[in-house]
Parts: sequence; C-alpha cells; structure tokens
Amino acid sequence: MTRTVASHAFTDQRPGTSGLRKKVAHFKQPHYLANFVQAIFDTIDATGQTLVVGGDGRYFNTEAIEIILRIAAANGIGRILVGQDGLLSTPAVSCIIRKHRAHGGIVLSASHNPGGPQGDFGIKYNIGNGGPAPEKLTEAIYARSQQITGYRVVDGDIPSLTKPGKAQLDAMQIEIIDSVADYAQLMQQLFDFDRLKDFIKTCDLRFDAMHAVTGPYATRILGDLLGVQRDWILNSTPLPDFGGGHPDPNPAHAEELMHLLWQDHGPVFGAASDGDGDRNMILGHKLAVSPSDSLAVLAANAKLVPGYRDGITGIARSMPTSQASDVVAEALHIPCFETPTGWKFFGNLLDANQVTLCGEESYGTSSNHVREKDGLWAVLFWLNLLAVRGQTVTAILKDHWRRFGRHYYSRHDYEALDSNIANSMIEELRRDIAGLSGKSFGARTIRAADDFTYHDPIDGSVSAKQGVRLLFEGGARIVVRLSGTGTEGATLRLYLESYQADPAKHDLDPQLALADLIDIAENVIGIKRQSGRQQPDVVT
Ligand code: G16
Repeated sequence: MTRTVASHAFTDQRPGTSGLRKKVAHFKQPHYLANFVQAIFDTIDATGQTLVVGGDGRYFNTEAIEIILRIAAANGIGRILVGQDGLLSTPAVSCIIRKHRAHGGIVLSASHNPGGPQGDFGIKYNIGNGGPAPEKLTEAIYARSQQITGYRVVDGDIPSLTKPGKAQLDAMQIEIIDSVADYAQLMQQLFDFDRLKDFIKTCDLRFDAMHAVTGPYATRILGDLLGVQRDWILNSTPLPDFGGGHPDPNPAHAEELMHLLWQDHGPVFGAASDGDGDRNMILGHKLAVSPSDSLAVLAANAKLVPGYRDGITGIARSMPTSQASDVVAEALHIPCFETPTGWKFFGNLLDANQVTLCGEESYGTSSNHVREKDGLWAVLFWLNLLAVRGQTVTAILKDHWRRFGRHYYSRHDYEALDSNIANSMIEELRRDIAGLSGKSFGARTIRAADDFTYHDPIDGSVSAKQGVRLLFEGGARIVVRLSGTGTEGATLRLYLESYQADPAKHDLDPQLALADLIDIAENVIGIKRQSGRQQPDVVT
C-alpha cells in the first residue's frame, strides 16, 4: 500500500563535491534522508526503469537502503539491483549501471570520512553513464528538496539482503546481486590476469582494505583469482565503523600499512583503498607514490596493459592535481584537460572520448571503463606494470622522473576551521588576486593569479570560483580552496607544487623541496596567522 508522509523541507540539502554528506545523527532526523530521496525521484523521472543501490557498509547503510526501497517502490521504479548485504563499492555501482543499462544508481557513502554512530553518512545519485550527477542535476535535486512537503512510501516486507535472489515490493522487483561479480569480470577484461598470477607468486605485497567496502572485492580478485595470500589482504572485513579508523588511504591514515612498508626487509608493494573503494594509495618499499605522479606513470605506460594497448586519447586531471600528467600528455601528443575538483567534471570528457585516463591529487585515478574513480583498478594497473616491466615501484618512479622531471607536490589540510574565518580568508585572497601578478618572493615570481573558472568544452557549462591559483614562473603553483566534502566547520586545502628537471635533485623530501613555497603561502594567505593554527592537521 502506498501512503504519503507529510514532512517539511530542510535548508541544508545542497550536495557538495560528491553528494550530500552529513553526520549520521543529522541523517537520522525524521524525514531527512527520505526527503532527499523523494527529491531525487521527483527530479529524475525513472518510472518503470531499473536503478542500482548499494553502499560502503557504514553505520546506517541497511536502514537507508530500506528507506530507499520503500520510496522507490512508491515512485513507480520498475526494478532495483541491490548489492548483497547492501554492499557495493562506488566503482562497482558505476560498472553495474553501465553493464545493466540502468537509468542510474544511488550510492550510500561518505567515502573516506569516518563511520559509526558518531561518524558521517552520505548519499549521491549517479546517472545512466555510471558517473556522479552533473551540477545541473544536483542543483535541480536541491531545488526540489527545498519545495518538498512530503514523500511517498510503500509498506510491506523488505527482503533480507544477505543472499542473492529476487523479491517483490508492491510492483517493484528487487534483485539482490553478488556485489563483486560484474566488477571482477570487467577487471579481467582490462588486465592480464595470467601474467599477474605468475607475478604475484614472486611479489611480497600487502593490500589494506581498511575495514571498508573493498574487503570482499580484494578477497575475490586479489585473493581467489590472483592468488595473493589471505593474510596479505589486511582489514578485509567491512565494519560499520571501519574498526574505529579513518578509511582514507594516505600516509597519515594508513598507518599499519605504512609501518609494514617501512620495515627494512618489508614488502616491495603496498596499496590501500578507502571507505567506498574509489580511492587508492600506492606504496613502494619506503616510498609513497604521490597520486599526481601515479596518474602520470599510468598514462606514460598505458600501452603495456591489455585494456589500453591501443593507446589513450587524452588525460584529464583536477586543477589542484600536479602538472606531471601534462608533461606526459605533451610527449604522447595527446590533450590534457584541467577540470575543477570533483569526479563529476570528468564525465562529459569521458563520454565524448576526449580522454581515457583521469586522476586527482585526492588519491583518485580511473579510466573510461567506468565513470567513477576506481581504487582496485589502480592497484591492478600498477601490478600489471610491475609484472611487464620487471621493475619495482621505486625503479619505475625514478625512471619516470629522469625522463619527465619531478613535480614535487604536497597538500596541507586545515580541518574543522571556523567557517567564517575560512570564508573570509578566501574572500580576502580573491580581492587581492589582481595585485599579485608580477610580485616576487625570493627566487619565485608570480606570473599570474586567478580564481579558477572551468568552461566545459563539451556542454559549454561554466563553473566559477573553483580555487585560487598563484602561478609562478617555471611552473610552480600554490592553490587554495575550501573542501566540499567535510561535515564539520570548513576544511581549507593548500596545494603546493614545484617542478625540478635535474635528476640530481630528485631525492629531496617534498616538504623541503617546497619549503619556500610554504613560506610564500603563509606570507600571502596567512592561514596560520588568521586561523590561529600552528600547523596543518594532515599533510599528504
Ligand atoms: C570526492 C570527489 C573528488 C574530490 C574529493 C575531495 O572524493 O569525488 O573528486 O577530489 O572528494 O574533494 P574536496 O577537496 O572538495 O574535499 P570522495 O572519494 O570523497 O568521493
């Protein structure tokens, strides 16, 4: 039976960089999630269509799926594919939408943000190409959420999600699907699994699933299909609170893995993925690969991997990501696009076949095989490269720097700042931009300064105020922007980049190589001065 539940609009439902993310307690307020889901259905018109639903298994995942199923049935959705146990990694949702030609999908995740009752929750809608809804659509969903006065639900039994199978909720068919199968099949099409199996027998490696959604994917793909020892796949059981950890694959949060790789006779390859399986970190022995370098290395070596044997059409990177891939694109005579932060901005370029590989400094890399970033894909790509080149991560990276030069890179995050202070810092900087060009600080001179505006070359849409850039002579950059994924106060991100062509100077600690830029940033922006913070909370 369908009934309408009366509710009232919530003013804070504008999606950020990647969907709507809030504290769990916020999402659990009566009507909060239901309103947003109704706003999605009111906006997309998917009557009679197929949708995909799944999440990263964090606290509130199962309850949220039940709410979505009831509202979907009441809104005339024809069929819903749900991951077993409610689990689907973000790249798997993208893969399943594409493979089953679904109208779209709903991803339940707050990505790398901590989970549990005190943690974060999130929801986003992905469109029929498998990618995050573009801004036009997220804005329309938000606009609808502001007018909502109620939502429709169907009463009736919700099937258990623990086993694959089919069930009916009113007129809607619910199909509980194996969370891994479609995705694993796609990986087998892209990479040389026979070669990988042989290589893995010889490689001392560790993969850290951080108690998040990649656990079942890594166990099946790395373990069952490729023969990685079970105890080399760390933290492989997804937990609602990620074991109390912060499922963010970076040197600051993947401590256990870092410790193993930094042992004197430790593993030669390490990798980790985040809460919803779309991010990746790649480690060599005592070496962390910067995500920007990772994109550049994959692009430069793509032809060595079966799925990209015919070459790549172009590369896209988010604006704050280093220019390491621009140099590779130039050498390959292919274009390199610069987009705002947010995977949604890559969708048009991928659909138009303008680019094959995309990447971001925030530990995201992927290709045209899906429309999301893809953690395990990046791990398999690197392993495939190591197998073909017969070299370690360290050797491949050093070789890359010798050939293309090194883009020293670092990101400094100042988290949970007072929003007013953070906003006024950015506003002040915007006001000062005009006067910065031509200014010198020691050996560095600012060539140009602006607030990045993106003109989408495919649909002509314009996205302004995407981050303040100080561009120096010689290619160095300082970029500042406010994060669109935090749930507490404001997070200010400072991105620093400096190019070094001379191989004799490729072995510096990035913080030292960037020390003068760090000083210039403080001089011009005054983050420490204005926020009262003595140092960033996270340095990657
Ligand atoms: C999301 C987006 C990424 C973005 C990242 C950080 O990733 O999909 O495109 O780079 O957030 O964004 P911000 O700097 O605004 O916090 P994820 O893995 O959190 O979904």
